[in-house]
Amino acid sequence: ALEGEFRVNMHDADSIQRGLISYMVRVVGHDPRSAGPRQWFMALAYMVKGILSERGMGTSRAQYGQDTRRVYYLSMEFLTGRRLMKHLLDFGLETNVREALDALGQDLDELAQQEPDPALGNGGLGRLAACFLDSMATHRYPGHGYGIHYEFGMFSQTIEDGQQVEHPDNWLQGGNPWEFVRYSVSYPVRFNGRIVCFKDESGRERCEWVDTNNVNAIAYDLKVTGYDSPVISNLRLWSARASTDFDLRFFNEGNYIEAVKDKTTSETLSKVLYPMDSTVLGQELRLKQEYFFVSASLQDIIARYLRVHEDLRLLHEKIAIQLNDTHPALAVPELMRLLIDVHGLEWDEAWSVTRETFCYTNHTLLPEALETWPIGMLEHVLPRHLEIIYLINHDHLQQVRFRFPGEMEVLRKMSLVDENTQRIRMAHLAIVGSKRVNGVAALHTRLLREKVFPEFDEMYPGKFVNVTNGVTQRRWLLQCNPQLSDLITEAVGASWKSDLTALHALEPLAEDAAFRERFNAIKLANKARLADHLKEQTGYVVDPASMFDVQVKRIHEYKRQLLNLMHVIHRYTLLREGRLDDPVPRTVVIGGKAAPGYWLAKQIIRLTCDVALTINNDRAVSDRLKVVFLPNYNVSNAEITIPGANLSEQISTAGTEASGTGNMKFALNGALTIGTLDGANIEIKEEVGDDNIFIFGLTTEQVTETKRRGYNPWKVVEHDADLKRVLDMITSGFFSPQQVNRYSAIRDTLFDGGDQYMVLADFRSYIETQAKVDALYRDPDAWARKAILNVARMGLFSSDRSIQTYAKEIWGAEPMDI
Ligand code: DL6
Repeated sequence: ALEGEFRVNMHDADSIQRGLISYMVRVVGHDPRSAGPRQWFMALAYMVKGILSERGMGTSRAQYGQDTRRVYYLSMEFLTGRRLMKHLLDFGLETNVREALDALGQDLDELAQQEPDPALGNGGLGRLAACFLDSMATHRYPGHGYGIHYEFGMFSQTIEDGQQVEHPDNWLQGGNPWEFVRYSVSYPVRFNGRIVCFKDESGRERCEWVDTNNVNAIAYDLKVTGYDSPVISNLRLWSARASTDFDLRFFNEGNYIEAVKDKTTSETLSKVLYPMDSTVLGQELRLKQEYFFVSASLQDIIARYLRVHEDLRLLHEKIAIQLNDTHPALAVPELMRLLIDVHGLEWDEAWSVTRETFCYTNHTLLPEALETWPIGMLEHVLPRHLEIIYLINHDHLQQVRFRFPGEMEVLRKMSLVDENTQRIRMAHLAIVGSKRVNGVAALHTRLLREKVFPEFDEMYPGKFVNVTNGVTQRRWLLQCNPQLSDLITEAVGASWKSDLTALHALEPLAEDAAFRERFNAIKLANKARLADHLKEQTGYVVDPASMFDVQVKRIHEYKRQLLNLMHVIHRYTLLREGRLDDPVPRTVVIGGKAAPGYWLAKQIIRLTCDVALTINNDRAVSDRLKVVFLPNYNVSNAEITIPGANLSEQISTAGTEASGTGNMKFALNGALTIGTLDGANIEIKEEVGDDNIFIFGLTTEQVTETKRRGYNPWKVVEHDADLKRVLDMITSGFFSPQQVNRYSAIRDTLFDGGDQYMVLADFRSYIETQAKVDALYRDPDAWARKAILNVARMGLFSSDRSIQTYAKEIWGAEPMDI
């Protein structure tokens, strides 16, 4: 309950209405008579923030009071999505708030649209972090996220003249009502400088990092609610502030630009998110961002610990820190530095605490995405950390020599230093400095153990474990698909909202004609909503009765949007020539962002737009095939797109997609998957059954074997006239008559580049499987049965299950009693 005029009974719509007026007048400072949706959104957000604050304090008091073991999740990215509807659903307040707003002449859905979608992540990795905080709060684990308060998140994408154009994502422009700025929670983060070593009074060797350039990290807290739970997860994001505002020497001379130059440079640290997820960047700014948030977070974690404990040698007994990929791997030498240089522990003591504290999740198998940093850059930016890394490596290599005597090649492979490139291998550092290392799907973990880090797996038996990813059903069903949620709740009760395995009870309903009819009607309504969205975003009009075939995710060669397009082009030629018997009308939707520097990915977007333009304007096929590129794919767009899909495209080259989480969201919303045996697709297949998923293409082993035997893309094309024609159309300017060579780079990557992602090799199998998809879709009842079974069998893919596995097998954390 809130005090005074702000006391609102959230279970009473009249009280909420009066409360909203109070918040409007006293907090937003706007006259309720002239307030629009934006101001009402702010008033409502501040009102809900009151509840967040109360529950946050309750959680914090309980954590200190019970001295619970805490989990800290360090991630460069958190893709939380909009907050308002999530909080209302979690608190069970949607109906009352809607009623109160109605009485004020406002529409809750319109208000919710006023909130910017905080795009503080690239894709799967950042969205997973957000799902995990939700699941930790829902299941009452003491979870804390740490990240960066980017002033500009992931760029927003428009399509101009068929090409991606990037715009800054100024998400804070209108203010962020959800955040609590903690000016008093501030830590200095140091860079550059030099190391001075000396013997202290007790004769012990000590090192000091001096003459550094300092930046302050200021905490911004966001509260993450769980479903029907008193526990709140705190997400603390760090913002960079210069340690001095002016250089007075310049200021006094009237040289204002020079006087604030340092300030401006320091504050760029939290200015912008790097829009890359599958390649490594060598920029110093990125390295500094990584260290900035890691150092501030560790200082904060230690400060919290020291509030109630004294002995840092026991730190690991009270906390676990999860490293979300290698981006926070500098936490390993930073914790060592803090424990040794600042808090006076001995090396061995500090090392044993460090190794018992950290756990590391690997999210990629792509070699180009495994982070390394040039030694020279580390020496300049973080000289003390480089020394510590060398010392860690020295001890590590001793053990390697002991374990693999005389094996120089193994020593070279396992070293934290890549001697050829003179770079530090961050994944190796994270593995050596962690208690557990996990992959994110069964296949991914197996490949990590067998192919990427086999010697580490051998040296540390039991260190590598699998935790298959999951998604929160609260956002990816309850919130984004309210009609299907209601139908499910009516059929099997509400327990699925916090225990997704309860969906199993839906299985018999696949055989119930009346249920299927309702299920289909909901899908159709969701498709109509998506069709409206596509029209609004692109101008293209699509028919909700057609099959909605959807691929939305980052644009990358390994995800093979190109293969999807090749099927579209093939289908188009068959339709034009009347060679497709009883064609199933399809709307193919492709959406996603390409990293700004990834030219080929941008070409794939351009090709999609060119193909769409040609096909959508060809009257000969117009009622049977449409192609739409959905611009600016983000969490909010996903919430509309995923419930409207019939077919989910999960078609990466086997052995390249670590897990995927879009695959889980689509199936949970009643789409059937066409996919390869890659990432979590394999486990989805095991759960839903072979008859309820469309699998095609080479397996991981077959990909390796085909390459080993000398894969020749030319040969594949030579034997496949359809494929040859598709390629000719792309590369001869059929879709780009004004520039016939526009797609020569695509031809080059497939032929001269050796078709690294086996697009050509999998073409025939993909086409044949797409024909099976058509055949099934012609029988709506059979399709609906399988779609319902997919929903019913998705229980395993909740992030609740992932979190419970982490808690039990990795963190040793228990739910709080509150
Ligand atoms: O684990 C979350 C997500 C997986 O589902 C995707 O398969 C994987 O590509 C993604 N990885 C990254 C990291 N890329 N890098 N570096 O985003 O993680």
